[in-house]
Amino acid sequence: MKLTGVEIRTIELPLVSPFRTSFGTETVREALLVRVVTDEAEGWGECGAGTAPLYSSEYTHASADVLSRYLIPALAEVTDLNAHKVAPALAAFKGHRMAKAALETAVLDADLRARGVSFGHALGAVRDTVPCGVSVGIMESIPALLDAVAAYLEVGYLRIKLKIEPGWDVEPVRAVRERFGDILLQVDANTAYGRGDARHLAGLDPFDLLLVEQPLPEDDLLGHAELAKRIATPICLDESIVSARAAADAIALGACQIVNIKPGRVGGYLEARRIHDVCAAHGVPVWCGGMLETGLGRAANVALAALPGFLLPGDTSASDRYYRTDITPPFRLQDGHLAVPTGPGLGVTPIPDVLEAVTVTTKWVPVNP
Ligand code: NPQ
Ligand code: MG
Repeated sequence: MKLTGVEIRTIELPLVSPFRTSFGTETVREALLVRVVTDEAEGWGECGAGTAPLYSSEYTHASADVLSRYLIPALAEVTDLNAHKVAPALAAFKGHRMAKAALETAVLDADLRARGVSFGHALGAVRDTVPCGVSVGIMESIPALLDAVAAYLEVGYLRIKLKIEPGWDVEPVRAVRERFGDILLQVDANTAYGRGDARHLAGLDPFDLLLVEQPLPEDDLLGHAELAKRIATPICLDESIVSARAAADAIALGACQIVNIKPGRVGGYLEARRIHDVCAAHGVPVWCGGMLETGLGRAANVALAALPGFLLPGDTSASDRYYRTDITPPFRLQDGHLAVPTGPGLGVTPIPDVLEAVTVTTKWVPVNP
């Protein structure tokens, strides 16, 4: 393929309800979409970065800036473009994995659309539907949390993840376990604890959680390895796993027993698949995380979650968990599962009117021959 140019678009999608984590409360998802135009097809990619650098160092405006200033110009130098050439072409630029992932995804989408191959088929999917969990934010009160969890179980979610932070951990977990019994239940701290909190976190042990996700800071692999010896709940890493090498290191150190794979966090779907392969080789189960994606990012995540090593339900929730109107035809939960798209590439495209209505800015970055 030959690149013609890339469109960078920021959108703002209102959330159906505020989503509170240990790092802040979101009421609107600001997201960055990239559309690559080539001589053969167009492709879409979604950047996982949030408005502010609170989940990781990346944020929307920085991603847009590095894309237009450095990443797209570097990609313009590549001949016979395909997705496998993207990461090597961008490797000189440090970090910015979510921006790189968006660009690689868009190139992969264009390539697959041109060849009539679906994302799932290209990645190695072995299922045509994937089991879905839901991530439940920190609430005002335990009764409000129980109402929210009841509603998600009612519509069929197969696993509940509770966001936790100091002051909102053991008691909400106890309340959910007591009210709903033997459901699949896990928690996510988004780095809110420290090395001194091992005894406190051991207070989660009686509740038979599937896992505790990222209790300690991103760069504290050793702290997680020490914590793993002191608590019974399996540790799952999210923020710390920035590459296949980081996954191999974390496993070798005993820092995690389970891995959350988010393609944006690791630089794209090709690196995400390598992490899947590393984990499978070590017998470490993986599951697909989520970044409040629109239908575009969701489509690719659902395809990834259909790989054989994805052994736990993901944060691949239905569109209406987050958005009243998605920018693509909505993903709908059926018996707790989402269908893996089967059309070429991502299998979905934005609905033009909806996309226009939520667009805040667009920038066309031409690639001169
Ligand atoms: C996680 N996601 O697993 C993330 C955190 C997260 C579904 O729990 C804007 C941008 C809002 C990124 C909210 C879920 C976000 C965000 C939460 C990431 O850690
Ligand atoms: Mg997480």
